[in-house]
Amino acid sequence: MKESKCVMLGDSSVGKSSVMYRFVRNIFYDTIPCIPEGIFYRDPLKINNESIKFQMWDTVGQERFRSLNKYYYKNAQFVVIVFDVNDQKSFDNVRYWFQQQQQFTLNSAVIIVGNKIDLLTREVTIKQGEDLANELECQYIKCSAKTGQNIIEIFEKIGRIWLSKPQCKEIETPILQKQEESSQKSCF
Ligand SMILES: Nc1nc2c(ncn2[C@@H]2O[C@H](COP(=O)(O)OP(=O)(O)OP(=O)(O)O)[C@@H](O)[C@H]2O)c(=O)[nH]1
Ligand SMILES: [Mg+2]
Repeated sequence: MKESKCVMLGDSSVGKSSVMYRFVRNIFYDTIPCIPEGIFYRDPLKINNESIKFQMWDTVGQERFRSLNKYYYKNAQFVVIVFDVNDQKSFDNVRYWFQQQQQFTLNSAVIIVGNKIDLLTREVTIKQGEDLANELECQYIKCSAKTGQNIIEIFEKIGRIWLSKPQCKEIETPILQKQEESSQKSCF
């Protein structure tokens, strides 16, 4: 089994924590109960006959926390860059987050995620999302943490990207030595 570090990046309030909670616990909060920063685990996903255990690292989008982010990026195999499809500015800032991960990770699998598609106030089209992903040579997927639409698909997709990379054969992660559930920090 491959245990792999997955970092959630993106502007504040785009739904990073919500996507993560939906993926890890299949739960959604209208109001996130506390500042959720830490490491979470989910039961492994089976992708292309490989079992991948996602070690989820949430980050906080606010600018005053950004100097901490280098620590989060370190050794990440997966980078999920989230924006809100109803917020043009969060989409414009995807480039910033992409550059950050390029600076601090090596050959990570990257996916761009347009969240909150359940809302009817769309500012960013699917084509704009796909065009940007093509330009940055990564993949795009839209989702809703609220309804759960496409949440598992994000991680299946990024898992397949990672497995297609030659370097994935070389790293059998234990980035954090098996602290497993005992090290989970959570709001629950
Ligand atoms: N309608 C809708 N609301 C969402 C969705 N995802 C998140 N939200 C809401 O958006 C708000 C912000 O979500 P968070 O998950 O806290 O956003 P974040 O990116 O973690 O924000 P920071 O931790 O501040 O960087 C919350 O009120 C969520 O309930 C979604 O898919 N649809
Ligand atoms: Mg958050």
